[in-house]
Amino acid sequence: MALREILTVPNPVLKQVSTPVERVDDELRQLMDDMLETMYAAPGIGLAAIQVGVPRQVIVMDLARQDDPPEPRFFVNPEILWASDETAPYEEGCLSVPEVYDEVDRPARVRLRYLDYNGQEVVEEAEGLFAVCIQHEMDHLKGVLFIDHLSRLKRERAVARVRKLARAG
Ligand code: K1U
Ligand code: ZN
Repeated sequence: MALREILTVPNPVLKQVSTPVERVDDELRQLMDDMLETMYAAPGIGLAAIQVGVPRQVIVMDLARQDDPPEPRFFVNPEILWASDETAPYEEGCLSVPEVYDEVDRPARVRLRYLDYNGQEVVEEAEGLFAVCIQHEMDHLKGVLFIDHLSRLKRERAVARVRKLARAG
């Protein structure tokens, strides 16, 4: 496994649309293992492949509490099959927009289909933090960041803040 660099705004690669994976093979599993290690090291609870510069529809996630055993999860070619009309707010963060947190409203529950680490198809429902995180990560696959859901003023302030952080090293 290897740590990969997490891209931050305003890197234009983060705006790319990711393409579907053709085969879940050992090369893809290597990418998913690297992404998981990178996410744990950050630390974060989710990561999309585009955040490490790979424009493929791949997401890793671990929502286990700090003192509980790890529960790594892998989502390849995820699709939302259904989303609730009811929405819920959540104060989101993003490893590509470090140190910025703001509230985003999203559907409270979604049903999704994806391929897992072994290429098996899974259909399941998500709610709570799982619903928030999978929708946030699937936005990354479309080149959308959580700050794109905020006002233009808030978005510009967020990018300026990350630029300043990067200059400070
Ligand atoms: O950059 C990312 O997409 C990962 C992001 C996922 C996320 C967080 C909150 C709401 C929606 C999506 C993060 O992991 S930000 C860091 C974070 O939330 C966290 C870090 C350490 C411990 C607990 C949470
Ligand atoms: Zn993010």
